[in-house]
Amino acid sequence: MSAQTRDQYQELAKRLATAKHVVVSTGAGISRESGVPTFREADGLWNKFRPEELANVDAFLANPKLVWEWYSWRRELISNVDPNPGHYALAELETMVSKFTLITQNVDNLHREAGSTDVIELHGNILRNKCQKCGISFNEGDAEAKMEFVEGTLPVCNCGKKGLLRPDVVWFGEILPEDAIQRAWDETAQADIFMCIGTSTVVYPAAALPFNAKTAGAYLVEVNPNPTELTPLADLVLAEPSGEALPKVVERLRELQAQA
Ligand code: BV8
Repeated sequence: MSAQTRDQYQELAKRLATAKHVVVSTGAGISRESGVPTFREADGLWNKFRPEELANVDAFLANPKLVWEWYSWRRELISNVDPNPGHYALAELETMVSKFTLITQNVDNLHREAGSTDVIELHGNILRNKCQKCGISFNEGDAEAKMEFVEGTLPVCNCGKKGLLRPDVVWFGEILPEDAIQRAWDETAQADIFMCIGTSTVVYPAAALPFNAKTAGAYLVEVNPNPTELTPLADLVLAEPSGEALPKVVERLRELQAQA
């Protein structure tokens, strides 16, 4: 590790030790080391199609079978992966700072599986279903929540409207869950440290959060091996995979707190 990188970890740990409210926003990059492909990289999700061509309601209504096949493939993939050290480091960081908020664009449930207790899911959760007609979102336990796409049939809600069931995620052109995005705005406005991890900051309104945090006076950290629109604005950039960077930050913070 270079001296500069070591200093960066020390600087961030010192700030975290006295922070009043740490807000973290994550994207697909934090799940990459778990084996979940990101969206826009070379080996991205089902790279025959752009996600915007599949993750939208018109595509679903035009060809529900194709969209269900994509989500069933992703659900299968996600059911066979585990959280990585980056997810676990954030779950531990939540217990080490005075106030911690985790916001994610990811629908893969890996933050919860790693032990994060309060996850603001801006774009829903792929493990749940909802009805395209009546809008009911089924919880994990409900039969319909698990109703899977079976070749030749399409899962249908038992509401009177016979709506098609679809994954309970936010598609392009759809508004985000009001409570989730409102909480994300509010918590971001109060952050004294905002950490933006594993996102290309391309998809709005989620991508606006780190810019809003900076405008509101937060110390802005980016964790991403590649540069993004946000990089020039960040106060500190850890240009490393989050699965490597985040455990080191937590380790430095633990050492500082042990000395205190
Ligand atoms: C909305 C859920 C209001 C589904 C997702 C025209 C009409 C309507 C809207 C728009 C429009 N034009 C623009 C918009 C807004 C649109 C948008 O932003 N489009 C983009 C493409 C320009 N947004 C919307 O439509 C949103 N709704 O605006 O509603 C409205 C309504 C009607 C009319 C007008 C306005 C809804 C957006 C939500 C879409 N749903 N996901 C599903 O998952 O199937 S988006 C999906 O893609 C993800 O959730 C995430 O948000 C996004 C992917 O971004 P990232 O997570 O950043 O992933 P990416 O692959 O891009 O980058 C990975 C990064 O990780 C890279 O930087 C890489 O370097 C880094 N990385 C790699 N390895 C690592 C790493 N980092 C750390 N460690 C590593 N190891």
